[in-house]
Amino acid sequence: MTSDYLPFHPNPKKPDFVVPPGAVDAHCHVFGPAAVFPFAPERKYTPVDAPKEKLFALRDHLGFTRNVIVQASCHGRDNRALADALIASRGLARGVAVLDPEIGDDDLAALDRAGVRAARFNFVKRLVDNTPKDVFRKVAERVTALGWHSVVYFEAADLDELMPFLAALPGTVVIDHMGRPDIDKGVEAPAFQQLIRFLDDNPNIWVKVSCPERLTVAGPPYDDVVPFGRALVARFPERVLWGTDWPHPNMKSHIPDDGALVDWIPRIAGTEALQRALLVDNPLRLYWPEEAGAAS
Ligand code: 0GY
Repeated sequence: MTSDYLPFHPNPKKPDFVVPPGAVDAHCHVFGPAAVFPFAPERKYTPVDAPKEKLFALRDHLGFTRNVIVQASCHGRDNRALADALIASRGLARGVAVLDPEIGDDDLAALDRAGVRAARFNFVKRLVDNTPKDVFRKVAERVTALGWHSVVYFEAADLDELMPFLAALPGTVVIDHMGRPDIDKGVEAPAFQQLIRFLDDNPNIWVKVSCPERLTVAGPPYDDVVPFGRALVARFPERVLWGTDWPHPNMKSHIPDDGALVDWIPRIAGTEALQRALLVDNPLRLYWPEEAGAAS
């Protein structure tokens, strides 16, 4: 099967930035292998195989301890590759699934046992067909009863329309990739300031300061995205997460070097306290709450 975008970096550099002990890569994916876990017929792109063994090797190479693996649209609502990776991680990975709204209680419980801790709601139109918000809301209510949270992916232009839905979701809500701000417009742009006010008003909403490689206009080393990440980390130090987004589906401009992405972290989180919150304490609180107290 041929991928329709660039493959992931074959040989990322060893980062210069040494992540704190116990660091979590809180947004990455596993794809296939397609021969074992076929991609969804309704997918909008075909990825390269990015199996769990490669993800775990990258984790070790970059100096991370754990992963949060996020179900991507190319696997649709079939979470088998995700569950397989979580089980193989022996507790070192937790997951974010995309659920069939009709999923049975037994299948939901099996995902929970595998290590899934959140449901993802994707509103990015180039990636998924529309799902009514009411359907997502019911899924959120169901999974909240299991102690899971919600992860939401949307583009900056859709925030205004989505705010009432997001504010009404139960429990913790995590916004992917900084809400995909328009980097060209700068941090003072009304849309990014609206996101900040929205986070001010809703203390249950978290944000991933991830994907400079996807958001950048200038390209590596992603100087233009630094002010956005730094603003969010400074203002919401207890509600930010970071992830590589390996294997970078749909990257068409360039192949990011995952080691260079790790070197970007101290540019947005400049102190050891912020780095520890971003990479260890926050993800543990959300994905390994049973260990969070012990680790801090
Ligand atoms: C990401 C971003 C993308 C893809 C997906 O579910 C997905 O397919 O999230 C993207 O293309 O922006 O988080 O990997």
